[in-house]
Amino acid sequence: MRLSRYFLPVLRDVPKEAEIVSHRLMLRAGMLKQEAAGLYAWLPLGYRVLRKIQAIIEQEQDRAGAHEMLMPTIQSADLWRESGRYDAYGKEMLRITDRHERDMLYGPTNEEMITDIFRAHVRSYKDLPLNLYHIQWKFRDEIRPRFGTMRSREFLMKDAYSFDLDLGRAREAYNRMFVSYLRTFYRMGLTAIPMRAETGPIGGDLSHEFIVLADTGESGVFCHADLLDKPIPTHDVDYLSDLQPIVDDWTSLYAATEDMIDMAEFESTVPEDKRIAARGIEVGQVFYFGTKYSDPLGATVTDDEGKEVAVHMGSYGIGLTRVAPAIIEANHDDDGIIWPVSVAPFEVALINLKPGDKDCNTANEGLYQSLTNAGIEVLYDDRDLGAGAKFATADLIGLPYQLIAGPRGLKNNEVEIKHRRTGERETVSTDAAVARLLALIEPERRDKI
Ligand code: 5CA
Repeated sequence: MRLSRYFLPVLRDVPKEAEIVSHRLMLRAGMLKQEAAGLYAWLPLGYRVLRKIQAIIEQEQDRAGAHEMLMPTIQSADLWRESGRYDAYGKEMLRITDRHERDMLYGPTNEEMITDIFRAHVRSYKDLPLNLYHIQWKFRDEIRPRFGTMRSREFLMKDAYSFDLDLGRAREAYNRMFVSYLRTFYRMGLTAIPMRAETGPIGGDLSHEFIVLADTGESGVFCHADLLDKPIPTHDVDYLSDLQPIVDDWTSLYAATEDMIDMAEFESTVPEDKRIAARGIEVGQVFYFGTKYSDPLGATVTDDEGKEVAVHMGSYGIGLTRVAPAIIEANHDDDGIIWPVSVAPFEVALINLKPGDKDCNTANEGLYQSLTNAGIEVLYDDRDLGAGAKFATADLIGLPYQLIAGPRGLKNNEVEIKHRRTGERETVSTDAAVARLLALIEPERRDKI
């Protein structure tokens, strides 16, 4: 992509309304624009990040055996009356009346609708297990939308729903999602720790929130320090085998949110020098709630004895539009964002130091072509601007590597690579630059872990 033709409205000034660093940086880097309280437009640079987050989630959900589909944003109130949640959900639900005076709502979550789809089509235990998911906009009329897309009113969520014959098998489905979440967040460059959590309006008695530690997080959390660098299950994890040992291994180290904390247990099971009491951002949550929806909605199957039984369900959410700022909270410095390669809007910023110079232009055009041919995503700063402004933009938008090419170096057939995270600089020959960048980038894509 040529920056001269791109839409990247960076802001020079720090927006006053933004209280936390991720919100400030998303506005300054031209990723977002607020349209109303808790409603945001994702501009091209931001949308590229969102799409990368989405692709990782889809790959890992599919690997774990979930099937992607798409349900509408608007739902019928009658379905929610059947489960009893229409009144219970309260003011967070955006209620809408259509031209025929029918009560509708903008979905805050989809347990009812997916249960309705299940009951229309599934009859037998032989069709189980089943896990269906979609990535769709949700609306919750939060009292206090804040921190940009961290807590917004309209937000993009991946929500998966599992259906099983009994509690034991439903636990297996829960474990599959639990393990796939560890891999999903790791691939995004996040350390997200599963913590015992309350179930709130979704219901049930088993739940974990996946939490990224950050001072600006809205949840108070307590956990064992060893969870922070625990190795993640790798690609050879077989989702059809028994995953209970992996889940037990993770949950044997204490971790709970402030709503669930048992101080006596925390202090007796975690040595003093390993106790973390901190704040965190909830990027995902998994629930097992048994027959809470299948009972009232009549979602049953016949078991192997011909008996009609209500299916056991769980649901599994990730807030995509919250993940993006969570990654920034964990990856930035005074100059701007520092994207992990796997979610970076582009992998390399190619900085042409003198677009007026013919030889410099030719060399930069050549590098742009070679990088693109090597499968590297490049944002080529070909604008007619001073070097200082270009460096500032590149640092602000946080692409992991900068390839800097100017007349002085090119005279000796040399260019410079700057590592955005460490500030390290290396001089390489023009011919070796692409291979060097590829060697740096490929392992950081984390697509083969
Ligand atoms: N149906 C279940 C799981 S699919 C559910 O709705 N779970 S949830 O309420 O925990 O939401 C799932 C995820 O959506 C949260 O972990 C969080 O990452 C994200 N989320 C929830 N509310 C907001 C919000 N107001 N703004 C941004 N993200 C949100």
